[in-house]
Amino acid sequence: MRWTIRMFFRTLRIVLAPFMLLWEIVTTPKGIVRAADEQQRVDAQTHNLVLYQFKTCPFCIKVRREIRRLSLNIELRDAQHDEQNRSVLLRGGGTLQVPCLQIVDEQGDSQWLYESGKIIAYLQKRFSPAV
Ligand SMILES: N[C@@H](CCC(=O)N[C@@H](CS)C(=O)NCC(=O)O)C(=O)O
Repeated sequence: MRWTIRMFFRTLRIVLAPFMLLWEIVTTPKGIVRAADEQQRVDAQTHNLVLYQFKTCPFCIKVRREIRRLSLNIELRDAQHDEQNRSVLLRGGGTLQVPCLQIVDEQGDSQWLYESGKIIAYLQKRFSPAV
C-alpha cells in the first residue's frame, strides 16, 4: 500500500514537472536593476547563502522566483537527486525538507532557515531596495 502511494506521487510529480517548470518561466518577473557597485555589494552578501531545493517543488519555485526578482546570485543545490546535498541538508538542518536556506555567518557557523514564506521574508528584509 505504502509502495503504491509512493509510486502514485512519484508519477504525479513526473507528469506535472514540465507544467511546473513552464509555470515558473511564465510567472518569474524581471529582476530589479541595481547600479554595478550596489550589485557587487549584494553579490558579496549572497556569497554566504545556499538554497537547498527540488527543481519541481512549488514552494522552491516560489522562492526561486523571489530570488530572481531581487536579482540575487544565490547558489542552488539539488537536494532531490544529489545524495551529498541531501545528507548535508539532513545533518545540518535536521530535516530533509525543501526549500531550506543555509546562511553562513562570518565565523563559518550555519543557520538553516526552513519554510518558503520565512525565506522570502528574510530575503526581502535584507535585499529589497529601499523606496
Ligand atoms: N510549508 C513548507 C512546505 C515545504 C514542502 O512540503 N516541501 C516538500 C517538497 S514540495 C518536501 O520537502 N518534501 C520532502 C520530501 O519529499 O522528501 C514551505 O512552505 O516551505
